[in-house]
Amino acid sequence: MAEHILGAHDLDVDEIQIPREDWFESSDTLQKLRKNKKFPTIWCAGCGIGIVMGSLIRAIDHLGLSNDEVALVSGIGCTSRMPVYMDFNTMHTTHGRALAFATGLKIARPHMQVIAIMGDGDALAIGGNHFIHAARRNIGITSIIVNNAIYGMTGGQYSPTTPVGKQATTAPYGNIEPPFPICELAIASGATYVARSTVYHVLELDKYIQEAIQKDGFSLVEAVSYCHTTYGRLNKFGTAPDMMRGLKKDSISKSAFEKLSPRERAENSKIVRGVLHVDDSREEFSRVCRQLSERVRTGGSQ
Ligand SMILES: Cc1ncc(C[n+]2csc(CCOP(=O)(O)OP(=O)(O)O)c2C)c(N)n1
Ligand code: SF4
Ligand SMILES: [Mg+2]
Repeated sequence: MAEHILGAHDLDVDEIQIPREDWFESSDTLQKLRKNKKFPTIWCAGCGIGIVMGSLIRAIDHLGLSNDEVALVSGIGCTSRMPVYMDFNTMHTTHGRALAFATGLKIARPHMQVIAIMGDGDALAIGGNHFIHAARRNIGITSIIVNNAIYGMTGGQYSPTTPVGKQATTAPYGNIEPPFPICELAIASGATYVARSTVYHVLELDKYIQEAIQKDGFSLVEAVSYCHTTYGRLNKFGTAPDMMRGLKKDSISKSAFEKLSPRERAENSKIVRGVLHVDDSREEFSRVCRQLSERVRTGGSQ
């Protein structure tokens, strides 16, 4: 959380409506939250991360999964605070290591729906190696990356997804490093389901997260978001609603993109939203591990 910016934690507690116990009992989706122990959230007012949390809750609710069947794993960052507020089996681990912990968990508890929620820095800078190898193995983890193109929690350093030329506290003359295209990296590394949407297109996000959870192998949903208090402020993008409108204006559905001419596609700078890749042909890794240990146990041939 950027300390110098007004966030929920800066408000006078008397001004905040703490959710009451009976609110949580009033709907099935609210049952996914960790009652009134951890609210209000640390997120700045208007941050997109809460929207992704809402999508995740609805996706799990629509699939009829009980809280005990789900494990939500995170590293460190604004995005990674999400498990703190949710009443699943949760692990809030170290920066960049969500997928390492999630891999161990999936192998030890293969019947659990293991979901890793990560920031762009968390997943692709310090955690980049874990990301490509989790996809390469095709381990049955649903990964969700909230891509706000910045290190939000630590005050706005550039990340592996910050566009060239954009300002960050560590790039006062504009970023000079080309960004990773997250989805394309996941596809090239072997992921079996890859989709992208934005926190403006929330119904798409709900659907993609639901589909990603239903997949057997390694799945990824990139949720393009914004950090208005660091990235937005440094680049003069305005308020949270302004940045939200930007996501609407600067994105295009995959079906509309496919109707563009080859030249228009090559020149496209908008965020392409949609299910970008599905491959059901690969074996899920924790199952392969189980088969191997069974062969070893029964003295099968090497
Ligand atoms: C090993 C280690 N290195 C660095 C940090 C400091 N750190 C905490 S969060 C963070 C980056 C957060 O950015 P991102 O993952 O994009 O998440 P966001 O806050 O934007 O949601 C960093 C560098 C840390 N906690 N641990
Ligand atoms: S990502 Fe940015 S806007 Fe969101 S909680 Fe963190 S510092 Fe605040
Ligand atoms: Mg980030």
